[in-house]
Amino acid sequence: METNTEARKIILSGIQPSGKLTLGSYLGAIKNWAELASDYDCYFMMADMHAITVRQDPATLRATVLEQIAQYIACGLDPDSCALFIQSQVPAHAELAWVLSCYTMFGELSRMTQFKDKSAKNEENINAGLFTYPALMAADILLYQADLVPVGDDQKQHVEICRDIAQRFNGVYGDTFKIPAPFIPKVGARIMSLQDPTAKMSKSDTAAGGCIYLLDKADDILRAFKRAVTDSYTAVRYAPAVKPGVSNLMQIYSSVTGKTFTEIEDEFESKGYGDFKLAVGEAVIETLRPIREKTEELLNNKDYLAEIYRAGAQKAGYAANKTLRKVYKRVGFVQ
Ligand code: ATP
Ligand code: LTN
Repeated sequence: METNTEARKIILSGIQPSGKLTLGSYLGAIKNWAELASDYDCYFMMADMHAITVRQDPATLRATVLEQIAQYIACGLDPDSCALFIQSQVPAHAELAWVLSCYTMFGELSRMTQFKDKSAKNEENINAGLFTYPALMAADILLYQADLVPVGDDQKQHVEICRDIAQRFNGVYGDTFKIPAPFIPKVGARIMSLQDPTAKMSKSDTAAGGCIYLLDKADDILRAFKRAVTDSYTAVRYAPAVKPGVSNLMQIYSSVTGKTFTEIEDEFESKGYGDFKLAVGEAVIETLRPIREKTEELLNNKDYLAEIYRAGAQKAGYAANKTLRKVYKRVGFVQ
């Protein structure tokens, strides 16, 4: 049966291939993309142009991009219905980013939390790209006239500045861009490090055991959960301010099993942290096992992956160029 794609709402999201994907990227982002995908027209990208705001080894970057495409598919994104593409293969992203950077204020960029965090961590390389990154991210989103941008909590500020830029541009030139809304999941929007539950689980985290990667083996996952930092109380209760470690584990458990916090509290009413950590570890292992196996299988078929990202770039390029042409006309570039 033909579906009327014209009327469908649009989703765009992306992840920087700056390292191996984590349980945080999965629960905060990709899992929700897969759940929303059947109701939207979807564009999911490997944000390699964003990744080079921090120095990357070229061979590693190339391998990480391929691994990321395989993981997107393994996590349930259907390449036949979603455009899975590599950002640098759709030149409209760089082109619109330049235009939008002329409608983005120095002051608003200076307030971005990610810029402050990353420049504190990379004092020797506080480059202009790191600073103007939100204009590129706004281009990513606005090129597709996206309605919804599913991301983890840390990216909310970037979606908000994207809305401000779009409104500013529309205010000057008339309706050009759709104003997108962030989609932040109720549970799993901010998974914390297992070793430091006050810090976000992040793929560039170097502390051993803090981060679970999507391709980690069962034994390593179980060990990391057994060693997860909790507190000196005993009850499994959701209370992020006083029990950040346990609450983080509850978020993870809830997100992978679908159980509510009350159901989890009841399940572990008369049990200790040891049993709870084991249950969380096992639930995560079962969630990640098929993803790891499918990713390994896909990585053995590089030709298939190339077909997917080529077709993805073609579909994305078509939609993106439509918006870019409109923008160029509006700002007064000769056609
Ligand atoms: P980096 O360390 O390179 O900055 P990262 O691990 O913070 O990377 P991103 O690539 O920035 O992850 O994020 C990919 C997507 O996953 C974004 O939508 C982000 O909000 C989400 N995400 C990342 N980490 C987490 C987390 N710990 N909890 C929930 N969502 C997350
Ligand atoms: N900035 C995001 C990655 C990203 C993105 C996007 C997310 C780049 N472009 C467009 C949503 C929409 C990050 O660092 N995780």
